[in-house]
This record gives sequence, structure tokens and C-alpha cells, in this order.
Amino acid sequence: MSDCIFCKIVAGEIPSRKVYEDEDVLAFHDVNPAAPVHFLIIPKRHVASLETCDSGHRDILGRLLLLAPKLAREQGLANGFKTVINTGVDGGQLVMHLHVHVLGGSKLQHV
Ligand code: DGP
Repeated sequence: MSDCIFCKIVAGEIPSRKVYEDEDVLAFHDVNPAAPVHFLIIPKRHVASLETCDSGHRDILGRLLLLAPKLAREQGLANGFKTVINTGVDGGQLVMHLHVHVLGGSKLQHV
């Protein structure tokens, strides 16, 4: 998607502080952190939101979620972390490219 910020990050057109990368997934620090450690895990292929996922996205969704604890550990979040997937307008999704927020490094507000 040519006008998608996260697709531009994947393409290297917008710089990011990378946490992890493989063929299908990229993780990078959030530009506007809401916790001492705050990074995003995204599929490289454009997927607008959780709302647009179907059974064909099972593998990539599993990979995004399984990377969360692995990367959280690597980022030093030994006491736990929070994962958030904002979906749609009411869910507060600002960037319409599926992403998993991983936050930690302090005691975070309970939801
Ligand atoms: P959401 O509300 O779930 O769509 O959150 C989008 C997040 O993306 C928000 O926390 C800020 C982050 N973000 C937006 N633009 C950029 C960017 O250009 N670079 C980085 N690293 N993060 C961004």
C-alpha cells in the first residue's frame, strides 16, 4: 500500500529503530512510546486490521503473537509485558496496518 506509513517503514522509506526482522515480520520501537519499552510487531505484507483477517491469516497472526514474549524477553521485560491490538475507529487504531503493541518496563495500568 503506497500511502501506508508502516508499509513505508517495511520498505525502508521511513527510518525505524528495528527490534526484529525476518522474511514476513518486522518489529520496531514505537515513535511515541507509552511505556519505558514500547515496540510494534507487524506483518510485512499489508493487512489493514484484525477486523480484515480470516483463516488465511492464521499463520501470520500466530507468528506475531509468539514473537511478543520472545522479543519482550530480549528487550529485558523480565517482569511481564502488555500486548495491545487496537482495531478500528472505536478501538483507537490510528495506523491501518495490523500491529501488535508490546509495552513494559514499569507497572502498567490494568485493563
Ligand atoms: P494505533 O493507535 O494502535 O494505530 O498505534 C499506532 C502507533 O504507531 C502509535 O503508537 C504511534 C506509532 N507510529 C505512528 N507512526 C510511526 C512512525 O512513523 N514510526 C514509528 N516507529 N511509530 C509510528
